[in-house]
Parts: sequence; C-alpha cells; structure tokens
Amino acid sequence: MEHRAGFVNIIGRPNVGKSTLLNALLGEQLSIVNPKAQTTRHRILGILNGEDHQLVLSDTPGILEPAYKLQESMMQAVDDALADADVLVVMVELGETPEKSEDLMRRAKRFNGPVLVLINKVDTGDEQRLEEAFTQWSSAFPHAHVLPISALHGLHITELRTKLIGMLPEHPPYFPKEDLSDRDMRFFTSEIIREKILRLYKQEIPYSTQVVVNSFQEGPDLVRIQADVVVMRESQRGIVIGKGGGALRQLGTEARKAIEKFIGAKVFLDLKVKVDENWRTDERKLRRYGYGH
Ligand SMILES: Nc1nc2c(ncn2[C@@H]2O[C@H](COP(=O)(O)OP(=O)(O)OP(=O)(O)O)[C@@H](O)[C@H]2O)c(=O)[nH]1
Ligand SMILES: [Mg+2]
Repeated sequence: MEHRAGFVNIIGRPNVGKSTLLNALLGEQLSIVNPKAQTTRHRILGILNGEDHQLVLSDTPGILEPAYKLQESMMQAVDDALADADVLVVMVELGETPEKSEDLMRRAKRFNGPVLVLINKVDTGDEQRLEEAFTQWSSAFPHAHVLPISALHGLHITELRTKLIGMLPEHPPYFPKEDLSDRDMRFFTSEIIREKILRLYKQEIPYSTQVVVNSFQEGPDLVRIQADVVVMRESQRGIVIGKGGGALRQLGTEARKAIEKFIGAKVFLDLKVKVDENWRTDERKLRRYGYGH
C-alpha cells in the first residue's frame, strides 16, 4: 500500500490562529490558545495518523522582530520549521495585508516547496473583505493555493485536512503510529499552567513567566505534580502570589482542573513561585528551560 508522510509547518504572525488550526486539524486541544499574542514559544509537533498517511503538523511561535533572547529562540523555532517543511502553511488573518507582514513574507519567500496560504478568521468579516484579502494574498503568492478558513468555527477544516494529506510525498512514517506529539505530559502540563497565567495576569507578567514541572508522579488514583512558576523579579513574585496568596490559589485551581481534563485523571498540583533574575535574556538559562537547540 502506498504510504504518505511529511511535515506540514504552520507559520504566521502572532495571534492569527496557528495553534487553533493545529488543534482543529488534530481534533485535540494539544497546543495552548489565548487571545494574547506570543502564546506559543516552541515548535510543537502534532501528528495525525491514518492507515496510509502520517501528517506531521508543526505549530510555531508567531513571527515578530525579536527584542530579547527568548524571542530570538522563538524565531529560531520558526526558521527550523522552514528548513524541514514538505508543505508550508502561511497563515494570515482577515484584515492583514502582505505589506504589513514583512517579516512573514521574507521568511515565506525563502521557502522553495509547495505553499498554502490560509486566510483565517473569515467569520469576523463579510464577502467584500474576504474578496479583497483573497486578491491581495493571491498576488503576493502567485504559485500558492489560497484558502479562506475559520479555525475556531471549523470552517473548511475537513477539506483542508484532505488537501494536506494529498500534498504529502510518498514516504514511510516518521514517528510510531500511536504518537500524537513529540512532546511529553510534563511539557503539556507546563503549557496548560502557562495558558492560565496568560488568562489570569495582566501586562508583563505572562511574558516574564516560565513554568517548570519538576515532578510528575502517576499513582493509582492520583497524579502528583510539582511545578515552579518562574518570574524575573521579586516584585513579579508578589503579583503572581497576590494578596493573602489569593491569586496563586486561583491559578492553582484553574490549572489543576485543566490538567485533569487533559490527562483524564485526578491531579494534585503543588505550585511554587520562584525568581530567576532576567531568565528570558540569558542564553544559558533559556537553554536550561528547554528553549533553543
Ligand atoms: N474569530 C475567530 N477567532 C479565532 C479564529 N481562530 C483563532 N481565533 C482566536 O484568535 C486568538 C489567537 O489564537 P491562537 O491559536 O492562540 O493564535 P496563534 O497564532 O497560535 O498565536 P501565537 O501563539 O501567539 O502566535 C484566540 O483567541 C483564538 O480563539 C477564527 O477562525 N475566528
Ligand atoms: Mg500559538
């Protein structure tokens, strides 16, 4: 039997819906999604397995002009995804123009293989805006297929999945067929906690925070997890903990519930807040936290 397999890597500006698309194609809430920009910090693989195909999707951080080391490592993750893609998915949102998306265009133009441009969030506009976007993106990428979708509402996702599988080269599977991702439970646990931080805290806190899962012990009827919320400064520690520990308690409760839902088991979550001075600007610290190569 002919078997198709390959890497379909999604790139785009922050917040356009890349992680939402990965989840929609997989039918699983694998990658965290949030209305705030710069939610995704790593390249995350989501693997869609069928009897005669293996579609390896990559979610990537949103493309930006890096201002500090963490963001540089995020852009390295994007460049890695450009290097090994069989198919490149360029995701834009309705209202975005090629002129304003220079960094995205520059990267996408470097890629030599087949490109699919997805205009996401079409639910937010009307026919006319969609037509304008279609014209602009088709002329920016004359050799690409341009497809309007809504990742959030599942519009054209089934067709897209079929189309992507059809674009894969003939190849044996890259990963065991039961794998869903290259990441483990510890990683997803830390991401779920980070998503709650994005949701519960304002301003610079989510961007100054890193989550480290130190232990993940599966017992017969309970998973015991200890994790550190790492901030950059003492003042941020106070904010994360909140008056009388209230904010941290809320974070703990919400994160625990979300982790329980993800892993399908009862969880005991112990969260501690630690300060690691300027962790996001220090290359050695970043590497220790799993960023970069
Ligand atoms: N209206 C609408 N909102 C969407 C759609 N797709 C995604 N969103 C919303 O857009 C926001 C950002 O979605 P994400 O999937 O986190 O975007 P991203 O591109 O992964 O963002 P970064 O990881 O920060 O680069 C979330 O609030 C989503 O619910 C869509 O089709 N329509
Ligand atoms: Mg994302």
